[in-house]
Amino acid sequence: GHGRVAVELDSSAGVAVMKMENLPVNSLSLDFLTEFLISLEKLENDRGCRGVILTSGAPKIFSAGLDIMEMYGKSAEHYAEFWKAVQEMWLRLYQSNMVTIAAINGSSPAGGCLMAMSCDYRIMAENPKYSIGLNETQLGIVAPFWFKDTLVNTIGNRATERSLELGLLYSPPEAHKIGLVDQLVPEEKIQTTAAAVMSQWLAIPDHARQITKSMMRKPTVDRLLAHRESDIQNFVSFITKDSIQKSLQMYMEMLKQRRG
Ligand code: CO8
Repeated sequence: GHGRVAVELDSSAGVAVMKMENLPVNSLSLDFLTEFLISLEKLENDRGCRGVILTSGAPKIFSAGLDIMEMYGKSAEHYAEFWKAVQEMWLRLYQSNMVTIAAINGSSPAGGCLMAMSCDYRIMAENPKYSIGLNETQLGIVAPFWFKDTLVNTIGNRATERSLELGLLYSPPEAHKIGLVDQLVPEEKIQTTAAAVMSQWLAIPDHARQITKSMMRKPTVDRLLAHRESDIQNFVSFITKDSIQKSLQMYMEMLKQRRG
């Protein structure tokens, strides 16, 4: 790997911490997703690892979501390959046999929120500067159906409807209130809380927990598996539209200007 994902396995506890370190903002580029998938698969195949805590090594950001540069000014082949990697990340994380806990120590828009929602449990630092949500419509793009399904499974249908149409980014208290995150903690307590919650989850026999997780999540996963190719084609034809390329370009410029 190129050191974009730092994995530390505590063999005695059977718990790994996966720290995303694709600086500055942990955007989900193709290279990062590839490395993330390799790291996750290694842990998945390691009998000594039963749980993963997913967190960020970037200051103030959990993940900025999909790397906008991967969706802008590239070839159709590139978009297809990129989208397949995004699908694969969700499929692997959402169905992981391990207990997965997101320790959300920073902002987590769009794809970052999807990653957090794909875990079994979410703990967020109660810093008022952080926000989380599926803000796609604010970029002029539409969250794919399986992003929507994952949000419905997390917060319910009505909250999803409002959340998605307005592209809402929630403060930690708002996110907690609607159930987008399970628990808020002071920033400095996030890793110890994640470890404590992990031991509660690991007290349940793996086999029973895994079958139950699969029973809950399989119908959602099967929907993407049944439409995986057409989902790629949809993404490619949507993202190559002039109007969408233009929205993304304007959004990138807005992000850069906001700094100055
Ligand atoms: N991709 C690429 N670069 C990014 C991204 C991103 N998602 N986010 C930020 N950057 C870049 C910025 O442009 C900036 O670059 P530079 O240093 O060259 O100016 C650098 O990272 C640092 O960013 P900021 O200065 O903005 O840092 P802040 O700490 O002020 O803010 C935030 C960090 C909150 C993460 C902020 O950058 C932000 O809001 N970013 C955009 C997040 C976003 O909206 N992501 C959505 C991506 S779309 C997605 O994930 C799902 C799409 C589904 C596809 C459906 C199509 C059919």
